Amino acid sequence: MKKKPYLIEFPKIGDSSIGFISVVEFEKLLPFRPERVYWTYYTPESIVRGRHAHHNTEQVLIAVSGTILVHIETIEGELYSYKLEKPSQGIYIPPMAWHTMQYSHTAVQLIIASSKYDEADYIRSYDAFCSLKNNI
Ligand code: T46
Repeated sequence: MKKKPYLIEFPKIGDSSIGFISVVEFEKLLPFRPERVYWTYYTPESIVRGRHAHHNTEQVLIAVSGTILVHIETIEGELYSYKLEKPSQGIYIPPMAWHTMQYSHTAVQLIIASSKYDEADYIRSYDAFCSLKNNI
């Protein structure tokens, strides 16, 4: 059975009078050891980013600010859609999952990844992804 996408609820420490801290620790809520963190911002609302899958990389995607619409198609053909709008939530994106993201103007997206950047880990052609899908 392949790994599936899922929503992660991070602990939210504090209250509205003093503000909040959210935290994620490997092995508690993070299902992999992080090797890389990156973030994206100032993406125009009309732009759809992603449009790829990873052979091996696992990721958790967090909207630390603004709203992010995330669509995921697994290699088994299951479709998932999420609207991330709370900084205390994240989406786990497994390997071999085609994903796209669309951002509100104020969105800042934080990504925790299980591997260092390697272009060879990307499947950027949807046709290539579908052929792999047909072979499972
Ligand atoms: C993903 C989604 C959620 C690097 O040089 N190093 C890096 O660590 C990353 C993440 C990107 N890049 C370069 C590769 C491209 O030349 O930055 C450029 C833009 O990358 P890309 O078109 O893949 O950006 P997104 O926003 O479509 O995808 C990114 C991640 O690349 C991807 O792994 O899952 O965010």
